[in-house]
Amino acid sequence: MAQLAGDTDFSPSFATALTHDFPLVDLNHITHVRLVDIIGDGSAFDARGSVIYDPYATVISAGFDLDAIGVLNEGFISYADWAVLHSVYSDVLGDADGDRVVDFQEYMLGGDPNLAASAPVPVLGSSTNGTDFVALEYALSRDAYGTTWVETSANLVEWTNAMPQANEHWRDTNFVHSAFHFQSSTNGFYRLVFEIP
Ligand SMILES: [Ca+2]
Ligand SMILES: [Ca+2]
Repeated sequence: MAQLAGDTDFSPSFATALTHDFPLVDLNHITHVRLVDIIGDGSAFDARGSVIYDPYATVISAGFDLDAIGVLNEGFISYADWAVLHSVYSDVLGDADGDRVVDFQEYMLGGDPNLAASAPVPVLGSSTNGTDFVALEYALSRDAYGTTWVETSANLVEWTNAMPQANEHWRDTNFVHSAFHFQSSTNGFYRLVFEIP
């Protein structure tokens, strides 16, 4: 990914297209890269469902062809290190400042775990995107290392993944912002789930 930093072969237009097609990809916060050695006869597909061709057939062994891989930025701080830094519980469900935002949520949403006035929560409201739309917005700290998703329930007992009608994502210096719009003709509940990978 170092090339995406403008170092060499990948043009700025390629990097722009990549972030346009995959708006959740933060080129400064990539932690894992999965390598897949494919057969080049047209039976393998890329993330968009397009066929990938590579020299084929081969004799004996085609081997494994990898040109380069690199790490651009290791900007994350783990929850454990963050907890030490802020002198809070290593238990993610602690609430050091008593603001009812647990420490792991403070970590994920960029809050101050020792300041009750800093109590970041998702914002739930009605959407201006249409009728019968529910809007859920939140901002994740770019330093945090975890995953999130939205679940919905009609009874606070059974929860399923919420499927948005539309979503937007944008970044600034410290946060990745997300806004989801859900179509909802009945009363219901939504929750943001946090998980350490
Ligand atoms: Ca708290
Ligand atoms: Ca707080």
